[in-house]
Amino acid sequence: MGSGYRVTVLTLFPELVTEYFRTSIVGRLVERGDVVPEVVDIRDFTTDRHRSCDDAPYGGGAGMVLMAQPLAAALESVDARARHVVFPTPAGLPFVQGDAQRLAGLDGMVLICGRYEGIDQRVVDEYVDEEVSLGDYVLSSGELAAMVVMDAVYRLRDGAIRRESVVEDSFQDGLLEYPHYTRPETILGRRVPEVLLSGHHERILAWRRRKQLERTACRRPDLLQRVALSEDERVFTEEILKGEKDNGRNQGS
Ligand code: 6GU
Repeated sequence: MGSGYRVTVLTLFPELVTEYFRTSIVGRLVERGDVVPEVVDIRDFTTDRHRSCDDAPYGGGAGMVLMAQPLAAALESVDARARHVVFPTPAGLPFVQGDAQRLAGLDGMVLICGRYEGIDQRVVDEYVDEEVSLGDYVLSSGELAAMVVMDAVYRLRDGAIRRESVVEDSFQDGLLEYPHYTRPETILGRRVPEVLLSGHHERILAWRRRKQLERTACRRPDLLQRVALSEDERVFTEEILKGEKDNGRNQGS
């Protein structure tokens, strides 16, 4: 794999991020040197007696703003000008699987964890390469958002998980995943779909593909525009969209 993925996280809550790097799959990647984490406490770069990192917004309004000075100093300390800087924020561009793949192809990144109402725009203008949003809701913790971005990136790096597991991911083929089943054959009064017990590989693949199409058409029709479908598949999804087929919103089979 070569050398590790160098990820630097700038935060006001270093314990939160340090704990993340110690835990679970990421912890294992760090132990193996596949991921080289660096957690930087923005507060260490304050210059005033009170170690303040936030101040009232110019122009008035609710909430506080993360000050430019400590954040800029923290960024300089990690040579951010020469690195790829990502700022997760609800005001960013939608973060999608393709972004995770692109970031996984770099040798590392710098992540800024926002807090308060936002960070001083001048820092964004000076240092940030991209702003990404996880979806249309607001988290109070930029650390959580940064962890989501890191997780999506790490799992694409060699050695993190089995390769075929990545290839079969939801979104890797642009469709939602098919439902999964494991032993026993019957539980909660529900049987596993017979086709999965048939040992008939082609029929299983066809069933899974159909489930993917059903789910995607019902839950995320917006995704269908960007997927290459066969003529049959196009007709099948059209029928679902017109409500001519069972919608499959909840059920597996
Ligand atoms: Cl990237 N950050 C925060 N704080 N909230 C969010 C988000 C990011 N994406 C959706 N909500």
